[in-house]
Amino acid sequence: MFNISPSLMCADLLKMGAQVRELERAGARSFHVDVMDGHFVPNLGLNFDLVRQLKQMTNAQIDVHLMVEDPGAYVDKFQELKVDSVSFHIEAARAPLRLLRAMKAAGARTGIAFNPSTSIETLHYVLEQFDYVVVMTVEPGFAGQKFIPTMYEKIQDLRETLDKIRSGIEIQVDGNLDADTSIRCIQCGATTLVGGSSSVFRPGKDVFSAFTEFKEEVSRACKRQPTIQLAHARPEAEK
Ligand code: S6P
Ligand code: MG
Repeated sequence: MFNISPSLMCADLLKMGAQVRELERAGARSFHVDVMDGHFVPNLGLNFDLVRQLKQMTNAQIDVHLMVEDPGAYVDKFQELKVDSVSFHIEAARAPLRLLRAMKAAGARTGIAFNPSTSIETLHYVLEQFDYVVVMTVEPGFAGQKFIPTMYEKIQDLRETLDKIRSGIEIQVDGNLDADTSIRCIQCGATTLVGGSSSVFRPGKDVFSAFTEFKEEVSRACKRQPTIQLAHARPEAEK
């Protein structure tokens, strides 16, 4: 089982409300909202006014991905807006444990996001304090980039690590998820696909059909072959 969370940064901003309705009709149960500050990443994304409006128009989960230098500065906002889930970058958190506790107290499910080159080792020290993990499969900040292939192995390693804590912890993958990369990510252990310009929001394609076709193609392939062993995966003895 997997979930597709359309990334609203890739929506047609002039038609976003209509696209959200169409995607709900196609079965979307959560929406991914990228918030950036121009410092952690060299770009600006969506904002909390949009989150407020989304919360008023949909019962779907609103999942905020913070790409900001000071994620702790926004905790009150999550509480006020009743944001369902929030992820922050481990690279930006000066005191991640304190931040995880504050976010939990604010009522949000909390995710830790990792840039492609950041090791997942830190997770050992914050065990049980987070609800999900985000693996960036491109450098954060921009849509339309190319998937970084070493991320497959990272997802597999992460799945093994998380399953030692408890089963079923969500791994969200974010960046260039088309049908091929998504299928491989799920086979490596990912559970949530952030659907951007590579899948749900494709030029010249309506979002209802794009979402439906994407979901069907990935489901079919994952039923045929639920897991994979990567060619470059280390032998059991070395793990
Ligand atoms: C980018 C952001 C993402 C993008 C999404 C775009 O840093 O966090 O959520 O919106 O990855 O998708 P695509 O298919 O254009 O890479
Ligand atoms: Mg994102």
